Amino acid sequence: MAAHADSPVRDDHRDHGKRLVVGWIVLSAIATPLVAIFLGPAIPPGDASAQATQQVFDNTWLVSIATPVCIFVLLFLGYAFVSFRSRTARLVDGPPVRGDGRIQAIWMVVTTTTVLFLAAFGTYELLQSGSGGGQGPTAAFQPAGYKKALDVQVIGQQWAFTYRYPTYGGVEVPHLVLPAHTLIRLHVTSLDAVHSFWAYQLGVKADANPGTDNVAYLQTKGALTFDIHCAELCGLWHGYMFDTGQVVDPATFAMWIKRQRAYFAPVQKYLPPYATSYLPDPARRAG
Ligand SMILES: [Cu+2]
Repeated sequence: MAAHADSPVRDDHRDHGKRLVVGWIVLSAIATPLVAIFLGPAIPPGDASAQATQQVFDNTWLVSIATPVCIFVLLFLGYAFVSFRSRTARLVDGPPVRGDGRIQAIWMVVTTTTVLFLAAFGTYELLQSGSGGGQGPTAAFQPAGYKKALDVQVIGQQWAFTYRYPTYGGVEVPHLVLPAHTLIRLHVTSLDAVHSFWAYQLGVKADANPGTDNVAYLQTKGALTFDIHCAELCGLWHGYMFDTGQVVDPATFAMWIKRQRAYFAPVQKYLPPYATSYLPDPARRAG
């Protein structure tokens, strides 16, 4: 398969392959540990909850696996620009390539293995108590000790979240306070449009649908002030649907919830009894 005398492709194509593979291995060997050690752990949401820590772990694996793939694509692109450019005024095509069994076999094995590994890894990680996402009314992925989890209801409504604590008389409060080092079972619902409860430092994001009890687990760590945003376009003031919440030590939480119960006691009788969801009913709203 001799190249045309005027062909710009002068080298044996196997040299290109060898150079590319060696360059790819060297660059990947340098970049992948750097990404795994420095970039991965720096990706949000941080380590404010068990779910957040797990997401950082997942992100670190994903970017680390993506690094050699990305390097391969960019290296091949750059190499092709430099080495395969036409050095003559005339555009002359290189010798035709009619298939290479070895490259095809390597390609199939590497891409299939990578994709199947990522699918298995992602499924396994989801099994770790749902990874901070909403799981619907019957959570398939229960964390250890879930029976003792503290139930907290998140009620989305245009345009604020309120919170009910069923184990504390179903008191409804306008700000979220959670005890530290506690497993929380969030019950996310809505009174009107579809909202999304997103407390990103805690690694929790769950849709708030009317008539639906969307369960998301959260294992808090130490004391913290965190941001809460609605993450689903829900009407005119969606952009203003944010607040700050707090994780406090359990003794402070006990005092706080006691005060909230006393403070909201006069209006408690106007609330509907605690339920896992409240169908939109203008005459009998929970908010
Ligand atoms: Cu909203």
